[in-house]
Amino acid sequence: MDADRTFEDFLSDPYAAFAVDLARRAGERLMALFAGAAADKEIRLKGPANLVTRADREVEAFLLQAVTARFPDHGYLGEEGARRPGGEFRWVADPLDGTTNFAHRVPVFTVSLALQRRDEIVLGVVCDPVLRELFVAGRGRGAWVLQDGAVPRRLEVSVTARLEDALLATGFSGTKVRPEHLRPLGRFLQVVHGVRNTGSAALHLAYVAAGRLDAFWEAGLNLWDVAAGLLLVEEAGGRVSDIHGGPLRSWDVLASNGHLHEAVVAVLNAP
Ligand code: 2AM
Ligand code: CA
Repeated sequence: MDADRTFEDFLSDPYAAFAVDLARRAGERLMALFAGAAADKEIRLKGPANLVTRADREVEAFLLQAVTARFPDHGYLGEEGARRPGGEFRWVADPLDGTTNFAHRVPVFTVSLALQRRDEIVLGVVCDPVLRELFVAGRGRGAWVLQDGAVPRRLEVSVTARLEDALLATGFSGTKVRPEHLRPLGRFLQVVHGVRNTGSAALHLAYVAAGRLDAFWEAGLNLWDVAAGLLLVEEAGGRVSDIHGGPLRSWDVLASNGHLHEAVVAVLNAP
């Protein structure tokens, strides 16, 4: 299939075109705020080990305003508390995934933007404004990565089939971390090439979709962290479940290339 042509078809959907443009503009705003001296002086604690910066709030306000202006009858749910009831459609956004990095001036963070139709995620965009990469998926349409000046490329999960050949990622959601979340880490580290934690769950999911990581798991996430990324992984041919291998009824998430799924579930749940 001609991936370039297919992407153009995908972008002819007004929701898709809007989401791609909005995530990119939100990413530009994050970069402008990151470059400003104020960024690290505006930290607040939402709770223990749970930060919020001026950037989280400003970019959330920007997203809500843009969605409301363009689609007045759509709902909105954002991490920083902005919400609008809607009918059939709802946008789910994390304006800054990787707040802790941002606050400490580590340049690794993303914007995550998804569109739900009733309860199904139909569109997902993860923008990495630092490396200027945009990961995009539409349900049943496929997934792509857009890089500056390059032709859009189809996302495909990796073919890695053995833990011995795998690069994994995980994350720790503040005070929600329990000993059973830490135990598997030690076991994986004996076997795999490495276990990364970039600080952005959305970025990890995008990287599983892109075949850069072979699997990612994290307990205690929220819908806005994973809505876009889970669709990316599914549309790139990967598999998603909860960390026990069952249907996703919580946001204790495991996403993999599919080939490694059972092996990862076994380690995560070993007594
Ligand atoms: P955030 O940067 O938007 O807060 C890191 O492991 C992942 O967990 C990130 O996606 C991060 O999202 C989220 N996270 C960080 N601290 C958290 C907390 N205290 N509760 C829930 N999620 C958290
Ligand atoms: Ca956030």
